[in-house]
Amino acid sequence: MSNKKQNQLNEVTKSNDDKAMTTNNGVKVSEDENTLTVGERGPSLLEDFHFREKIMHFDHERIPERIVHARGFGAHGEFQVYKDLSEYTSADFLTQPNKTTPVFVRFSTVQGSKGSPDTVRDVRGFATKFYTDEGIFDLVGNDIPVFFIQDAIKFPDLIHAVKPEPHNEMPQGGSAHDTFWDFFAQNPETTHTTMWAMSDRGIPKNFRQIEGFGVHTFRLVNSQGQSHFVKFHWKPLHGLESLVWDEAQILHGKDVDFHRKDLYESIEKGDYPEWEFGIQVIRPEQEFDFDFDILDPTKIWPEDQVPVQKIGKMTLNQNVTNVFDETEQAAFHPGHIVPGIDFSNDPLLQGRLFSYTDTQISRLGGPNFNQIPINRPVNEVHNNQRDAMHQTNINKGQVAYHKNALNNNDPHTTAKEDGGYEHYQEKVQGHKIRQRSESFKDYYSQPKLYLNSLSKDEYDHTVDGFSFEIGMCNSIMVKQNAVNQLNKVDRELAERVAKNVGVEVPESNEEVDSNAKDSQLTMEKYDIPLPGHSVAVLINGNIDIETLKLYAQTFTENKLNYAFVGQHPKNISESFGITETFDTAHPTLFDSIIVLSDGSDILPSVEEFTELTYKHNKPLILNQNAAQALSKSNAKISLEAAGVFVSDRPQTISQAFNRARYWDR
Ligand code: HDD
Repeated sequence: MSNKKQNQLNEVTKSNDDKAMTTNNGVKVSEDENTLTVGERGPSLLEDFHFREKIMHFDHERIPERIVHARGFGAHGEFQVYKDLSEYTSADFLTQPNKTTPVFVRFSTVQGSKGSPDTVRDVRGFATKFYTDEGIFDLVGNDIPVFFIQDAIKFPDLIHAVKPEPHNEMPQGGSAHDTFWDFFAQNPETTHTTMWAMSDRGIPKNFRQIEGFGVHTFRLVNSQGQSHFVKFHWKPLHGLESLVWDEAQILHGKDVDFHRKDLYESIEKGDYPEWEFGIQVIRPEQEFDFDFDILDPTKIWPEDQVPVQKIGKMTLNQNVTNVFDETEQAAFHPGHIVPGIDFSNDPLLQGRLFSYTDTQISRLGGPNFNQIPINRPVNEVHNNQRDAMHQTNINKGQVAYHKNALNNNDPHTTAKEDGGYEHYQEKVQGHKIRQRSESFKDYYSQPKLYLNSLSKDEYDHTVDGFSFEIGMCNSIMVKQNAVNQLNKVDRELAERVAKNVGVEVPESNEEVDSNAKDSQLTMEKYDIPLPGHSVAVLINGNIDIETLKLYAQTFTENKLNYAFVGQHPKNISESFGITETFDTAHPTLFDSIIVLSDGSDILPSVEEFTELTYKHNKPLILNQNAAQALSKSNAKISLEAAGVFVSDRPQTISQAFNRARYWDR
């Protein structure tokens, strides 16, 4: 994190080291084990102020969880723009390549409550707070570039449909239930985003390897007042990876914190997650040049038509000191913007501009949530707002109004030329109406574009995603209606899902007649770098320490994370750091395995580990002994299959692990 925000946080960071315990009023505490009672076995006394204060504070430790995106994890970092973008914007943090802007990012799931598993099938929130010198810019986006609905008035309906059903509060953390799929079928604008969520994008491998999108169309406005339409993107420098659904489900139980742990540990180790910031730009005169409406948040701007320009880089390089104080109290808001950035008329964005401040008032207990350290801008704040719950400033002076003569009219306003925020002067005319624009009503072309652009494996996984989720519904009517919707996009998808969930294939083929593709929609466009890859080395029998050292050295050279997994930790040299047993390690927690055997029979745990790694299409390296023993065992694997390497050389990792999954196994 860069200095400015760090210094501000340091000022309020408290350590208990070498400190005497006190009450909140500063009185030193002499005893913290027993309440004040009359005699050893007598009743407690109300005058025990230390007890009362301690319990009272504890009773109020929880604040309401976020109504959506309750489950999340954050980290600090910094952002730097590559070059001066004053052609498009006057924003100081986007025009000064020498400047480092502190950021705070919170990743989240949408549906589940605060304690729900990380690896559910869901959209991921990707919210970034830029602490610029001109105030806070929040980019409150997701890992999927489109949204389920087009108008904010439908947000409560969407969320009521996807959240656990009210009569039994099930299911937790997922959309595989009747009300979500009923909403899907009755509200066709949901089709595109749902297509993404049912594909591999819905089950990301971790937070480091997701893309991020501002979703809406915003404006960039330069110092001459010229505006360009823009969409914001985050492109991960660690590639893009997903889980396998079976693996994700096992992980719900094996490690509910799978994603947050990965982020936390990567940062602790110094493997800092990084993204490039990108913009797609549409000139004002091009607004109507496309076969979609640029104000419709259920539409992408296909990158083959409007390429993403990479304009900067974000690095997350510091974990929080306290998760509640920073991450839980972070208050994001798409309405937090700075000079040089403005809104479009996207009706979803416009509605969000009301919702976020409103929710913080009940979640964070009043309108002064901006004074909480994580929410404070790094520049100074001066205005005539006063009082209210949890006021932590002491506002000096007699005057708290504008205009005034008593205080020289301070705090004074600032002209646009000197950095005052002025809204883009868009000319608007029309009748007051409640009506969806006709140009928003093509619900199916872009879902088809998405499906056409997937690889065969990605397409098959999407069929599986729909089949699981729709299959989990109880109502045959809901299942049928959902499949009928799919039939309006893609006949094969509808046929396969109908068969899998046991409903009728719709009579007529209503699919979108298009083979159009976009090259940037498949996840396979990214290479997967070796650093950060995690491998479990399974030790079957006695493997000498020198061999293990060679492997450890190769892993370290290539920045891999590794664990030696054996029958008992005593078998393994403690000097290799993480040492695990078959009871603590599990194949879903690693990206790959290496099996080292001394030629003895394969242990049942090694067999199990190997089979599951194989089933989840991950790379396996077997030494010669292990390969021989496994071929004689009952393990359900084929040594000839893709991604199974027989080798005694640690260097084989660079060949074996350059693909995350061998779908063609
Ligand atoms: Fe939202 C939280 C992203 C539409 C109302 N939203 C929230 C968060 C993210 C998003 C990432 C969590 C921020 C954090 O980590 O604290 N939301 C989106 C995106 C949307 C979207 C990308 C569409 C493009 N949201 C949306 C609408 C509404 C809301 C249409 C209401 C009209 N969202 C909220 C909220 C939340 C929220 C209820 C819950 C907690 C919070 O704001 O701070 O106000």
